[in-house]
Formats: sequence, C-alpha cells, structure tokens
Amino acid sequence: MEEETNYGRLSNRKLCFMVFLMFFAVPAVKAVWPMPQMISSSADRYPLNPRMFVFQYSNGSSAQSGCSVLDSAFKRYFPLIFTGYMRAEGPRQHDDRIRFPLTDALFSVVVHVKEADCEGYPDADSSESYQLSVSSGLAALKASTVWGALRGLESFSQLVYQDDFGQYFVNKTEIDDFPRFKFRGLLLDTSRHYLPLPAILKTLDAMSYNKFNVFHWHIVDDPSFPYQSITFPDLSSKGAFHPYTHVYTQTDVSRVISHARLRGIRVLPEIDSPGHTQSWGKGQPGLLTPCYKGPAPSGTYGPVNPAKSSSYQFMSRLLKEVSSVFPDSYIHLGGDEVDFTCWKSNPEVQGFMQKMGFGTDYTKLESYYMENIVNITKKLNKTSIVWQDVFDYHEQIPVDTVLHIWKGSPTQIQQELSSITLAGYRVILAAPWYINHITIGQDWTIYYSIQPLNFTGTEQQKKLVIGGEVCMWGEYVDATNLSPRLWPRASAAAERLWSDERSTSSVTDAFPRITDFRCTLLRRGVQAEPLYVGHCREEYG
Ligand code: CP6
Repeated sequence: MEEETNYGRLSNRKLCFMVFLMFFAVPAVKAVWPMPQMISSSADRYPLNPRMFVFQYSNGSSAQSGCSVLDSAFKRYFPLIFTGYMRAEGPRQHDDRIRFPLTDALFSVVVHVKEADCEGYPDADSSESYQLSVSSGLAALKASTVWGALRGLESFSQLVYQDDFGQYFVNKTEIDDFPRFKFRGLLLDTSRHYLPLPAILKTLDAMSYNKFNVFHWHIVDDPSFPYQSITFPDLSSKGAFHPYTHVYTQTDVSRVISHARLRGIRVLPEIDSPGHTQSWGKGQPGLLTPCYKGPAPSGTYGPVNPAKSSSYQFMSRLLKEVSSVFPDSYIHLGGDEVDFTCWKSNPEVQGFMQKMGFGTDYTKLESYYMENIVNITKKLNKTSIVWQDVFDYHEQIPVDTVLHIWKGSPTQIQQELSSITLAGYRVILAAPWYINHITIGQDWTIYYSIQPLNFTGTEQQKKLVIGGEVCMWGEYVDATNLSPRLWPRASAAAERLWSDERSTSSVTDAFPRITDFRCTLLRRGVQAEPLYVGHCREEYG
C-alpha cells in the first residue's frame, strides 16, 4: 500500500535498480577479461557500423591475405564483435540507416605481424604479446606472431559494446599486453565419460575467449580407451565404451588439433601409464600385470607389467604413433597413482625386483618403468610432462622434463613447488584448480586468489613455474554439464594465469568484471553458470 501512494518518490526498489543500472548494466568502458598487463582507456568513444567495418593486414605485415590463422579469425570475430547483428533475420541493409544512424565512416582493424608462420602450430615458446591502439576509425594491432594477433583480436572484440538502442561503440583505448605464464592449460577427461566432438570444439572456443593456450587431453584412462589407434585398433574396438560411437577417429583428432591451432591452442595428449590403464588390457592381452591370490592368478589385472620387455616395445610403438599424430613438442606421460599391491602379488614381478636389485622398494620399480618411458619419448624428440608422483619417487629423469603438481594441502603444494624447482625442473600447477570439485557459493574467489609464486625460492626457481592448469576430471561430468561447470569458474584461473598479480589482487574489483564477462560468454553461446543474483541484458537459454 505504502508504495502505491508514494507516486513521484523513488521507492527503495527503484533506487536500487537505478544504482544497479548505473554500475552494471551499461559499463562506461568495457573491461577485458583476463585483464591486460597495461590498459588505458578514455571516455571518448567511436560509433561502429557493422557494414562499414573491415579487418585488414598492414602493408608491412609479414602475414597477408591468405594467412589461414588470421583470415579465419577475421571471419570468427566479426559476429563475435557484432553479436546480435547476425541473429534472427540476418543483416538487412535498409534497416541499418535506422539502426546505426551515427556513422557511415569506415572503421578498420589493421593487423601487423612481424614474423608470421601462418601454417605452423603454437608451441611452448611462442610469443603471445600484442599491442592494440584504438582511435578514430582505426584499431592498430601489432604482434610478433599470429598467436599474439589472435590474443589482440580477442581483446578488441571484448572492447566493443552496444548501448540501449543497439548502437555499437568502442572507446579510445591503448593496450600493451603479454601473458604472465606461458602455460595456461585446461584438462578434459574423455575416459570417464566420452565427450562428443562438438563439446570439445566448443570448449576450445571458450578457451580462446579466456586466452587459455593448452588443451591437455586426458584422452584415455581406466574406464575407457576412446582413442582410435592406427597401430593398435583393438585398444578402442575393445576398450572404448562403444567401438564406433564412443571413439575419436584420426579424423576427429585432426579436427580437434586444427580447431585448436586456429585459436592459438596447443593440444597436449596424455598417455597415462603404468597405472590408470585398466581399459588398455582388453585390447592388448599380456600388457597388464596379472594379480595373484596366493599361488594362482586371481583373474584381475594391475598396472602395465614393468617386468616384460614386450611392455616397453608396445609403449614405444604407441608413443611413436601419438608423437606423429599430435604436433606439439610435449607429451604427457602420466605416472600418477600407481598401486603396488598387484605388482607385489605377482611372482614374475617379484623375480624382476630381485634381478634388478630393487629389494622390496616398489617405488624403484615404478621409477625404472617411468625412466624407460621418458627415454622412449626423448628419442622421439618430444619433451615429457609427468605428474608429481614421478618426482616424489626420486626418479632419474632428464632435467627438461616438466613436473605437474596435482595434489596436496596449500602448504604441501608450496613445499613441492620449492623442492621441484630447487632440483631445476620446470613445473605446472594444477592442484588448486580442480574445477570438477563443486561447493555451493562463490568458489571462483578461491581459484582467483591462488598465488602460484608464493613459495620459498630464488627468482631463478620462480622462473621455472611455467604455468597452471584447470582440471575437469570426468567422473561426474559429460556433455550435459561440462560447460556450466567450467565457465565462468575456469575464467577466474584464466585471469590469474594471464594477468599481473598486483592489478588483479582484489576479488571485489574482479566481481563486476567477471559478472560482465559471463554475460559476454552467454552472448557468444557458451552456457556459463551465474556467479550470483543478477541479470544479463539479454537472457539466454
Ligand atoms: N585420474 C587420473 C584422476 C586423478 C588423477 N589421475 C585424480 C585423483 C584425485 C583427485 C582428482 C583427480 N581422476 N588419471 C591424478 C592426477 Cl582429487
């Protein structure tokens, strides 16, 4: 009743709504997520007309028309910049006078790349830095590589916004940007649940909006073997959930690699052994260790049999294939969570322990196995990444091997970072970003607040932390819930890994930006879950 008689006065609710509009609905200057290293923008803004908007290569650019990576990026980014414009009935010229009355002037995004390798793949040492200068009629984008140009296009696309009348604008802006960490990964597990190709490709799209640059493909594990091997077709025909529908054919794999390449994303395959290999046993009899109950085999199997030379021959052939199928110079070899009980029960393994002088220390046996696998990989001219267990067992591994931290309390993680880097190994941090673990509430703030370099060590040691990784283990995740479980929670880690820690230390400052970025993801068709009470300008779903 009270409210109805108070005409002309602002109710609390209306006031709240106005304050909300002022601060959230139409940001004066659009933010870029993850935050660039250096960005300055002014209130000067330029109207954009989608009909008068072009991407161009600068005259001196080493990339020119025909550069596959950038030509296809230009095609992708047009509808991402002008979201809504291409929707429904599509663009209609006679409407544009009414829809975009403010400008008939041309706006060009002019791209200059110093050393373009348009047909190559991004790799561990690719530069991703870029400079972007937005002024009247022109966005000048400069980068050393096409990968840097992609990052710059992403930032530019996030600077464009629409006012309440649908008019597109971009503000005068200067950006000088580069990643804090070289390795910014996301793990998908396609063994616990098969992820159909479109789910993987869409994830790669969303990764590029977040400037992630490594897709760690945990492609096989205990429950299923969906990778369709050329050398060993039985691995998937017997070990996949279904031999035709739940496999990744060679064509599927090349589509993933090519989709990732065009977005500046490396594809890092993981062939996890000797543990996590139950599904391999079905298509490769004799590979796994038969477990014994007393004097007789129990009918169950354990990890890969490290006592047989045929195991290493098999691994050699499999890794040879994988190293030619996946162009990245790194292969993930797993080496985690090896259960020794089956090895202990098996007389052949016991005999091998004796012969090798390992006594009863099965960590020595696991070391022996992993050393062999790492050396096989080295001969294939690839660098190995292994889970931290391999370091914890003090194995003799080449010093260019990368260790991947996946477990431990915050204190244990700091100690692990200290000791691995003290030994001179490079390290990737995954433990704090297990995005498959869910709790109620704003857990993105936890992922956001991780300080990867907060451990005891010299500057030299800190340089060995090459990056971090968000892990989406697949026990409870398939294509139905992958996207909302990933986004925007993984976006918190994306900013931690790209941006400067000092300018992104406040969760409070990040909240309106990540909320807005989540709306950007929705506008682009990524099913990203809400962070808290609120709304996007358009509603989706
Ligand atoms: N699968 C494989 C997993 C895990 C690992 N390796 C894992 C273990 C514990 C947690 C999360 C994931 N599911 N192959 C360890 C790297 Cl809490």
